[in-house]
Amino acid sequence: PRAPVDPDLSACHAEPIRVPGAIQPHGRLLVLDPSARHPVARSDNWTAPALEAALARLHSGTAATLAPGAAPVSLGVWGFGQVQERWDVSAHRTERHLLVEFEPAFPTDGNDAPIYSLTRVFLPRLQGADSINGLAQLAATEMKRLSGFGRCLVYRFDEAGHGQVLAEDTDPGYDSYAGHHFPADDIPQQARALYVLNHFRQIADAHYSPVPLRIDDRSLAPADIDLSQAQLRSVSPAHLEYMRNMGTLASMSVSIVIEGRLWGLISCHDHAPRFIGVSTRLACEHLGQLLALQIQSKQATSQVTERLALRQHTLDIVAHLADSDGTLSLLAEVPTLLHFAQASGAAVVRDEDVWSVGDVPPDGAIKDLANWVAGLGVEVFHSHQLAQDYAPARALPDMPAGVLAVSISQVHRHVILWFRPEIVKTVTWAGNPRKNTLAADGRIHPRRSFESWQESIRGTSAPWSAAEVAVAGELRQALIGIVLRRAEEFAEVAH
Ligand code: BLA
Repeated sequence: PRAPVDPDLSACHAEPIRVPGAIQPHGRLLVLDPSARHPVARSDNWTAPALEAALARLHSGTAATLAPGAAPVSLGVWGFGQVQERWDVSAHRTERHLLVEFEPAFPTDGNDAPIYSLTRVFLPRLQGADSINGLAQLAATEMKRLSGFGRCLVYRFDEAGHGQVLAEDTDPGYDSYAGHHFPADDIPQQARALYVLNHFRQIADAHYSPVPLRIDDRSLAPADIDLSQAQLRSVSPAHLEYMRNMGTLASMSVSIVIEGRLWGLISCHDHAPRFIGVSTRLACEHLGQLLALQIQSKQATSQVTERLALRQHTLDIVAHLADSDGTLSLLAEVPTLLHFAQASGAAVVRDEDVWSVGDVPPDGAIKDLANWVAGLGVEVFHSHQLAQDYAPARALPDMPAGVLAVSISQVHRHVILWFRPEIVKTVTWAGNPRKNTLAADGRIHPRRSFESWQESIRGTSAPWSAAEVAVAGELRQALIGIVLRRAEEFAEVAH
């Protein structure tokens, strides 16, 4: 689906979310030079004795061996003097600094730590799922059980970056978003880039007041402190408003990263503020990784299966061409031509001749399209929204929305085309995506309602899969071979 972008949301993409100069108030942060000897900044919520105790312990040299960019390492649970507070302490390096985060610690779970049940119970269950939606459902349910959030959803991004909810598990009293779409602009580009690097974030209370960083080193500004990997990083005010508008006071999300790309997210919501401790967080991150691996392997398997089936079609097509001449006009009589890529119509064009089968536009329109495809200079052309890519299609009511085409010859206009009809889709958005507003102060406010909002999407067909496009290229090679052989035979006869 194409979500309308209105008003201009470019400001969302420009917000420097890695360097907000503040943290969320449920924890504390210390920033030191890489040798861990000199503090350079701290969150503005330390008591003097706690700060002194923390620095003394860090100076004893615990964390000086970390590599920049690596994931945070745990320094264990620390208590400070008389105060009965206990903190889960972790450290990581940025290019310039050592960051030490202090998060509220919960009693440890020992052998009952949530992470163990994932491998013992959940992974075998995942392995038994028969589809990606099945995997997503298991993950939503397990994530809800692990985290205790009121609603957990698994959603997947399409090529345009819009998310669709594949599965959810909710407590009573939570709206359902199953099947809903969320427009790409809900999560701007720089946030997606960050979520590929850092797979976990939580926002404990959408009403929180950020705690600013206080700088000890006068040569630094708060924005010089890179919080990309910090769990406590303060998040965008626009996003906090979004959460509040949705009635979500706490959120947590885990990236689903496949082959270096953000495939989707597991997103959890609660109507009340909520914070989960380190051992549950690690389990949630692990769940995200297990899910990503299983999705990746399902996708790989189904691509192989699809390719094999398509290849069988191409073999059938080629086998039927034994008696064909160099025009390949016989193709239009081969029933498998239509089965290839589940087309609803197909055509062979050579110079002024058109042979077609199934649902096709008038010959003249086919010839014009073939001409245009031949002129593109590509071996395989495909579109599932032809009117977007080929302007003349807009004026032709009979034009199909989907076209896959291969160009056989540079000398002749010689093109094979497959067509797919328009499918009018009804997309259910979580709230009208056009309802973001630009305030007088230049700030963008997310939409206020997330109630189902339906839109008809016209002009698109079912998309051509990567396997269909790839195998069309293989078929093209085979057809070129046949055409060349016919040309040679013809040359011999002529001698
Ligand atoms: C971030 N937006 C996010 C995040 C999610 C969403 C999941 C990641 C942070 C988190 O884990 O909460 C959006 N939340 C969703 C979606 C669902 C959900 C799609 O629960 C689906 C169920 N957002 C806007 C507008 C702007 C905007 C108009 O709607 C711009 C002004 C910005 N969203 C925005 C920014 C971030 C964000 C800047 C990054 C927050 C950060 O990590 O600092």
